[in-house]
Amino acid sequence: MNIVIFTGAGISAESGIPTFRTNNGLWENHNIEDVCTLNGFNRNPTLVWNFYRDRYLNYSKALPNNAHYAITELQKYCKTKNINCSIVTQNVDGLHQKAGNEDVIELHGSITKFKCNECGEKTDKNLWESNKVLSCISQKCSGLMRPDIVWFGEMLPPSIDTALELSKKADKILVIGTSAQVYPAAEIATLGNQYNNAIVYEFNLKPYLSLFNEYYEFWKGSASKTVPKFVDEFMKV
Ligand code: BJW
Ligand code: ZN
Repeated sequence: MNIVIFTGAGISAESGIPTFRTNNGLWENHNIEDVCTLNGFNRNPTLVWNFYRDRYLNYSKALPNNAHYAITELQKYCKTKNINCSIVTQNVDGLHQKAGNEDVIELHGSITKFKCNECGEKTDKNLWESNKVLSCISQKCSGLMRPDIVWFGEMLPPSIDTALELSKKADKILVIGTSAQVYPAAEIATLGNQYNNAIVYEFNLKPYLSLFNEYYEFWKGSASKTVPKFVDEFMKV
């Protein structure tokens, strides 16, 4: 059996991390164009640096919640039963890893990694210690360091192909806390249903997927409650 767990900002909501597309969402006080595009960074690197630095300071204090920990339990169980259980996240907060989730594919990057906006030189040294944007660490280039996060209009890392293949072959897909509006990531939620009749379990406060077929189950409520319940039930069978 192949399980894919696909997560978005909602899984971290109960860890105190705001989601994107809600009333109090992160973009409320910012134009998306200004903080989530390369053009925005080129126009005002200091604004973007401070926006992400503030988020990093919040994320670094955040702890995983019961949904993340339930996934750790599920992965352990799957190992004993020879079930493949992959995690694909759109989140950049690192909470899956903090909870001990393994082999997490981070489709939209990570807030603890950086790259140069010109030569692409990467580092995972903590540059957030600086409250000013830093010049390229390669010292051969006049670029600026930016978070290694995927902004609108940018390519996802090559692991998107692995994630799409995993979804196509999945028997069960757990879609947790995402509005599934951002592509190509959103395809992971439904591809397995189209290719393999995968059962899609959506864990959210309200349904977003519009999958009106018999291979779809909606688990209403906060992920920190519904995901542990699902995992308990799954491990009993
Ligand atoms: C709970 C809960 C609880 C709350 N329990 N649930 C048409 C026009 C223009 C562009 C496009 C277009 N069509 C497609 C595109 C491309 C674009 C795109 O998809 N745009 C759409 C918005 C239309 N995509 C891209 O640009 C991507 N790249 C690309 O396509 O490259 C190819 C290309 C290259 C060059 C030219 C053209 C094409 C890149 C997308 C990168 C997105 N990155 C972001 C920002 C990262 C930086 C950052 O973190 O600041 O990633 S966008 C933002 O959305 C972030 C998230 O990962 C992503 C997904 O959001 P998510 O996680 O779903 O959060 P929310 O807030 O939307 O939902 C939270 C959910 O949780 C809700 O449903 C709640 O109900 C729920 N919830 N509490 C359970 N307790
Ligand atoms: Zn550089």
